Amino acid sequence: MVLAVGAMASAGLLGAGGPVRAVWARAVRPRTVLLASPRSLCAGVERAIEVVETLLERYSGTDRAVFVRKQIVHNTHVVRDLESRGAVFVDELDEVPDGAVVVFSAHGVSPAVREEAARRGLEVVDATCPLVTKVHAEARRFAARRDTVVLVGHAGHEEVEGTLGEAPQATVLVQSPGDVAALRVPDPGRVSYLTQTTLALDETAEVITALKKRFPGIRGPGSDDICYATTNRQHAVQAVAARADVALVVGSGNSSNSVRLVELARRGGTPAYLIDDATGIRPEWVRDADVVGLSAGASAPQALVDEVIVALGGLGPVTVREHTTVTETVAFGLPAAVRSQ
Ligand code: 10D
Ligand code: SF4
Repeated sequence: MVLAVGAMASAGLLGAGGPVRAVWARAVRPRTVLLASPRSLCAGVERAIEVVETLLERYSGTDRAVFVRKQIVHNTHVVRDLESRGAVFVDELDEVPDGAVVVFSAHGVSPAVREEAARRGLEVVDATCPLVTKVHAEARRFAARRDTVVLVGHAGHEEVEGTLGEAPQATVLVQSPGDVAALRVPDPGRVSYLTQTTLALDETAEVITALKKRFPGIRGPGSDDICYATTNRQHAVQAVAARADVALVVGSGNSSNSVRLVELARRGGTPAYLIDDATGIRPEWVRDADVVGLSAGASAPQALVDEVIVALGGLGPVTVREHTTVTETVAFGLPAAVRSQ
């Protein structure tokens, strides 16, 4: 795709006063924006957003609120938009009144959270991505055969908390080859591994290599836990970053997959920055760039990417080229609780 965007007097960017205006003025030049494809929403995020939207519609005009436990996906714009349409985001279930409707976020929950919801009589609609659910099922299966389950992932991340909760006594979390070296397990002949779905492919391969060296009989999942969307966005950002002077990734700071895209571009030698939206662009990042690589994490809507292109158009004529590494066709059906009625 090639699309010419003319220079635009973007009030937000060029209208600032004094020194700021001088910096932006020096940045005016023609540019190519190399758009990574695939980028932006994955099938799991689209499904999770649609779950909340459908429920908001279903209960609009009634006295039933739609509660969502945690951010439905890790994007401030998505959350703010749903909030403005009536969704009530809470951190924990004790903030949800008995019997109310509550959505579990795309990152999944531990069995303990499900049990609490059942005890409280909450009407649960589960927006967990099916590919996260697959990892949970593996955790249960591996623990049931009495293996120590080594989960590769980031401590404190909601997806990791949920997966750890499937078999807390049997599961250990590792984040690096160093953690693997320090592992102590009851029986080195009975070990399995799983991973978070949004990890960097290259870093995870190193951890898995270390695990296989340490536990030669270790068994892993039947198919990769790092999901198709994470994989495809990483390959695409690598391709555009290699051809760009700077790379911008649209996504929020707590979005694991978005942060991984920035790190990956940087590891390839291209300066790269994470921005929540166009207002996050700093002129000095793009001032000397002829080619700006642009991508977005799996939770960042395309509209935010469009706004970045418009903002860059405020700094001189922009030619947009899309660089496609693979075409995605994955789509997930809605949960039964949302499909029916
Ligand atoms: O932080 P993250 O990359 O896991 O989540 P985000 O909401 O940004 O993107 C969607 C990924 C999910 C729900 C994990 F599978
Ligand atoms: Fe599902 Fe992958 Fe999207 Fe996460 S990033 S919601 S696992 S498709």
